[in-house]
Amino acid sequence: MEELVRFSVTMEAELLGRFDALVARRGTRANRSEAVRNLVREALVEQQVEDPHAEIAGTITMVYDHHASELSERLNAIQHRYIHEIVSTVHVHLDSRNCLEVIVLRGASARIRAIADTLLGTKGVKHGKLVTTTTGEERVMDPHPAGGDP
Ligand code: NI
Repeated sequence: MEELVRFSVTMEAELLGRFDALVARRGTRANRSEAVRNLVREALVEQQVEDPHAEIAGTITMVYDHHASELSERLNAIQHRYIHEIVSTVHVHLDSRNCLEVIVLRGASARIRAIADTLLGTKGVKHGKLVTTTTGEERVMDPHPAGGDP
């Protein structure tokens, strides 16, 4: 287990009060240190994802009407073009018309974004979103997932 280093932070009392209130809302296991560590990790993952060459993981969630003209075929054809990035696709038939698809991807950040833009920009896709995250290989992941200080 990695050694933890203690350091002090100075901030306005009012800001700290609001931060503590935020930490308290996250539950009984939450504490300031854990909350600060999470913010730092979040910032590092965000920065990593912004690098177009960085290897990232992500999910595209989208809802579309499969009755729309050849939409299923078009979305399927796009996905077949990116077999090296698309790890898995889950398809859920929401009702008689609507389909939900969750696509898991892994690859260069710029390419993952381009694939998302292509899929989500396809006419007939009602709603969609790309969520990007780390592959976990960079050392930004939580080495103490149980939370709390040692
Ligand atoms: Ni369907």
